[in-house]
Amino acid sequence: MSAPAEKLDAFWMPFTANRDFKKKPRIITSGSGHHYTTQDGDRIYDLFAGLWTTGLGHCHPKIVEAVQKQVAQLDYSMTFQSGNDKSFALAERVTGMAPEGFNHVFFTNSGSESVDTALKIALGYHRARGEGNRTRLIGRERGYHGVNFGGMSVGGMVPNRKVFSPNLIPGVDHIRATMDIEHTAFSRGQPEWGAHLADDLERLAALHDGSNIAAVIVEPVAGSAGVLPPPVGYLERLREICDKHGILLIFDEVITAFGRVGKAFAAERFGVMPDIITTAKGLTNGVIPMGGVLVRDHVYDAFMQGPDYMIELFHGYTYSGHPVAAAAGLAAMDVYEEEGIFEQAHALEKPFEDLLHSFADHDKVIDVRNFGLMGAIEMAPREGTPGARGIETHKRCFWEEKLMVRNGMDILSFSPFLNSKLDDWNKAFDSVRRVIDSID
Ligand code: PXG
Ligand code: PLP
Repeated sequence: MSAPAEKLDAFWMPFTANRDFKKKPRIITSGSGHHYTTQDGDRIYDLFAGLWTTGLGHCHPKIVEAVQKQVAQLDYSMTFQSGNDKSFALAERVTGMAPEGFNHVFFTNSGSESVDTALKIALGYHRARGEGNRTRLIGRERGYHGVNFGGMSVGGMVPNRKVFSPNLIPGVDHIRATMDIEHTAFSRGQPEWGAHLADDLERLAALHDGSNIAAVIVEPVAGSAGVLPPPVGYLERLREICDKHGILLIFDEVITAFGRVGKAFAAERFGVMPDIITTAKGLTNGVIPMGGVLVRDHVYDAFMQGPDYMIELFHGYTYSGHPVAAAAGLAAMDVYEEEGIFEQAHALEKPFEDLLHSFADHDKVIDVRNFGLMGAIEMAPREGTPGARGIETHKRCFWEEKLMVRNGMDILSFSPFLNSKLDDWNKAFDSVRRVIDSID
């Protein structure tokens, strides 16, 4: 049943070992609820909810219906000096769900675009207020902010930066990562150790003078790096230092927004308000590509000056506010609210944490981390072949256990559905255990 290898050659797959994958491809042909079906007819339980995207499950009937209806009603209309009804409606819904003061959203098509948009907004904000000298951008080691030049530059994942090192945008620095296994291993939720790591921002403010720094961008809970929850007090401290120096704080909530941490936004969960929030993924449940950058009033208002007829921000994507994507987003917002999804997700946190931490005493496991419905099991690398154990675990879960698990090197990441069933989890984590037990 598998597709012949030559049929797979044309698609240069993203973040994939293309030659290895195409020898024995893992190809999905349909999805429904909490399962995928493969081209070989296997039913696969999805323990990664798409790619942190699809918290409501696959092909949710309400979203499917909304998209079908919209595509037959208005397929596309530009949002440059013109508008479509659905994009305005979605902006209202999303800002209505956001923490107080976030009353405006700029639509993009992905998390990477949201990040680059947020960085440009931060620079434009300071310039509009007569502080055009504030150009420095600060990211964090091990941060992931997508793959475009801005996001890659503030990002801190070495393999993603290595080849492009000389071409990264200038004027960027990084604060230290929030994790040190020596101090934080096997923490449940937020580690007690590490709030002081936020003081690294104070160090950079001293080096460059805080008045030259435009913004600092962090994931409230780092996702891609393998789930690094913020130490207790860390985000609060970062906010304080930003306030002291007039630096904008950007939370990259591409993963954490829309229920992944038991609230609409991580900002709300942690009670720390950034100035700008980037989103994507859960905005449409992953159904149509879309992202959004939410800004607080002071940020938006700073741009709203000069003659009325003049464009305030020379930035936008052909597909910003695409009507079909917006319709998917509106349906997703309906489902989040009608089905009490964020509350469901919150209630699932404890059993999720317990299941993950049942791996803590495994001899191949060196750390377990979790926050909300984000989890990671870090395995020790096999001598001389870092990452091999991780990808083998992914493949064996898929082929032998009919389970979708994501790995980044030797870290297994888990992004379960926000409306998961405990029975499914028990089976799924038994599968993970069988594979980790028997792997080299
Ligand atoms: N910011 C964050 C915090 C993300 O998690 C992006 C930006 C970029 O979004 P787009 O839509 O451009 O991919 C992301 C995306 C992983 C993994 O293995 C996570 C992402 C992407 C690829 C892999 O955890 N997150
Ligand atoms: N390249 C060319 C030649 C274009 O005309 C455009 C948009 O009109 C773009 C790139 C940018 O595409 P998008 O707006 O989809 O990001």
